[in-house]
Formats: sequence, structure tokens, C-alpha cells
Amino acid sequence: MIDLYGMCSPNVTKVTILLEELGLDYRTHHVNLAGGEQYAPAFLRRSPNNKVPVIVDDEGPEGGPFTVFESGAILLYLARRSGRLLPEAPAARSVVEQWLMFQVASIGPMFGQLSHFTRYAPAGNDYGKARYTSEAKRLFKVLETRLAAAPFLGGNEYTVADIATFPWIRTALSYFPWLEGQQALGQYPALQRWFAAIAARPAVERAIEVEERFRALDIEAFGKADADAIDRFYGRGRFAQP
Ligand SMILES: N[C@@H](CCC(=O)N[C@@H](CS)C(=O)NCC(=O)O)C(=O)O
Repeated sequence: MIDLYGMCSPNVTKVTILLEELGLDYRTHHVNLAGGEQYAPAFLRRSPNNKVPVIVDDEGPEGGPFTVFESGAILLYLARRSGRLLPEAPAARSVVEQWLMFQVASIGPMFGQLSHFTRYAPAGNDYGKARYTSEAKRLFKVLETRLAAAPFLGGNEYTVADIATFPWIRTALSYFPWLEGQQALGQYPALQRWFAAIAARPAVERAIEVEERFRALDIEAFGKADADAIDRFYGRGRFAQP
């Protein structure tokens, strides 16, 4: 059994997609980030960077429970554990790892900052908005170029690199102003083809249902949180460290 600690977030959904693809037994635990549960000592022992996702595998590599934090590390751990969705051959495996790292190191942080500055920051911040919009658009072009040359990010096969990236494109479609509208991905035809193929996978549909359940719990938790708790979540106001 695998315990997944999470919320409604692309970083969590990538783990849920993989768990569903692999058919592993898992149960979800909502972490109330608005209520500060990520700072509880017991949570920090599992996830020292106070973030979700984190998993606990009760049949870890040495027989007992094993904890993994950081979504990219979780994907690699689960794929290796199952021997699926990560190629064995060294060159093919490296290509998949390169695109997985590209998601973790570039797509996640840049899209995350763009979301923050366009949705959650106080008014102003024109430079931040422009900077992260440019970066996000540049990254969309990198993906488009790659997917015009190969069916999937890692090459011919669907792998953890696609699983890591898909939820971020899905989130971008509802968050980023230049992607609004029904033909949102029309300007990126290869990415659009890839996105539609992944969205239609039954495991992905099931993972989106889990995300929706997390979303309902987040709405309730954030609805109950006071302004101070929200400032703490975003590291702003009296929680900013100039
Ligand atoms: N690099 C981390 C990022 C995870 C992350 O940013 N998680 C956010 C939710 S999307 C979080 O838990 N934030 C809580 C906080 O910062 O207090 C990963 O990929 O797992």
C-alpha cells in the first residue's frame, strides 16, 4: 500500500497519474496547506521542504516503510519499483530522465511563478509577470519543437516524462491568459496532439477525478483560513523575509 499526501496541484496529479497507470494500491491523504499542516513536525520528517506530494510505501526497498518527497523523485522511485514507464536501455532511459528534469527544473518553477504573479501577488509586479510570461511561452515552444520530432517527450513511448508534464499543461490552459479559449493549444499543434492523446487515457481520467476530490477539500480548507494563514502559505505580508 502506498500513502499519498497531497492537495489539488499538478505536482500531486503527476504522482496520481503514475499510481493509476501502474495499478498500484494507494490511498490519499489531504494536507491542509492553508491550515499550516505542512509545518507540523511529523509532516516535516517526511517532507523537509514543507511541500506535497510525499509518499510512504509500506513495502519499501528494505522491506519496511519508505518515504519519498519531491515529485520527480517519486515518479522515478515508482517507475523503477514497477519496472514500467521508464526504459531499461541506458540511452533511452537518459533521454526520459532529461525531459523529466526539464519539467522539474524549468516547467514547474517557471509556470509556478507565472501563476503566482498573475493570480496571487498584490497589484503591480509588471516585471515579474512579463519575465515569467516570456519564460513560459519559450518553454511551450521547446515542448512544441520536441513533440513535432517525437510522439512523446522521451521518444516513441509514453513515459514518466509525459506524466510529469501533462498536468502542468492542463493547469496552464486554465491559468495563463494567452492560452484562453477553445483553440487554446491550436498554436502548438504537436503539443495539442500529445495533450489529447494523454488526456484520453483511462488512468489519467481517474487521476483527474482524484484531483477534483482534492480540489473540493482545498476550497473548504482555504475558505476557512484567515488572512494571516493565507499570507503564511504564500510567504508574503509578515511572513516575507526581505
Ligand atoms: N519541487 C516540488 C514542488 C512541490 C510544491 O511546490 N508543492 C506545493 C503545492 S503545488 C506545496 O506543497 N506548497 C506548500 C508550501 O510551500 O507551503 C515537487 O515537485 O514536489
